Amino acid sequence: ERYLQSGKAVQEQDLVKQMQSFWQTHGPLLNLQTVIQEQAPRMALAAEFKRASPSKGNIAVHLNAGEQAQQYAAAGANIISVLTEPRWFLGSLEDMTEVRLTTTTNAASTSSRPAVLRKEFTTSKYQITEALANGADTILLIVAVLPQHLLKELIDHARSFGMEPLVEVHADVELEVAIQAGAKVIGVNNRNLHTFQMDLHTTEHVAEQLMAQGCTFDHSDPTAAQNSRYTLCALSGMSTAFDVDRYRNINVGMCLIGESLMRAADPKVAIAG
Ligand code: IGP
Repeated sequence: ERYLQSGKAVQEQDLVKQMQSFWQTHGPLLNLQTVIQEQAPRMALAAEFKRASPSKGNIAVHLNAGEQAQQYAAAGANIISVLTEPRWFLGSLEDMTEVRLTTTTNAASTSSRPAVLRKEFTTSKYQITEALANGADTILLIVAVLPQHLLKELIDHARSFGMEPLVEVHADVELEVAIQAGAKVIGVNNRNLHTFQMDLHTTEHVAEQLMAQGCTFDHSDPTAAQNSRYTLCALSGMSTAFDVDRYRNINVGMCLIGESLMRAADPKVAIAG
């Protein structure tokens, strides 16, 4: 299987070599679920690097990915999400690699660096290997754009490298599909991908459903949080501390915030608030 990477066709076997040498030089993968669950009773924060989006147009087209990510990391972000999709989000694999290298270099130790999430419409195993070869710790898999058998195949492929993927759902039906496919870290997108409509209650509905499925994640009990099979994440539309706090109260383990941090004059102040 071939794919265009930086304008060159790279064979999958070469990507595997690139991945192994990347780990040798820059340190091993961080597991997404562990990173989130270790933060309890605090909520994990994922800060996103997103230059533009189809719903908002240009957001911050010319920001430097490494510098922005380092500001996120210094303010305490546990995960840095980086858009790599070029057409609508003006992202690139180069942005992601820069984020990984900058935050790795600046971290006090290899385990204290933030985990890097590749944000992309991933539909093939090749893209998973490509993500790893270019510095990702984890990837996003969107239930709405994948047939169930492929979703399961991609989750299994990711885990074969020790990667725990973030599986995105928008409603209860999709949560069922994600669980059947073996997902453990589940992100609820508050934005409807078809209409772009935002509803912060989306996460609350899915949270209720996931608790009924046996999610034991509990901020008031860090041991239960660390042993929970499932970890719930809220994605999109949050801009105030109030938005984040209401999710903490329903045992959401991680909040992912993009636009409002990209637009903030000082992301450190925004994260502190
Ligand atoms: C961030 P916001 O509203 O804080 O900028 O949202 C993130 O959730 C959003 O970028 C996102 C996304 C996606 C982007 C969620 N799922 C899938 C691209 C593809």
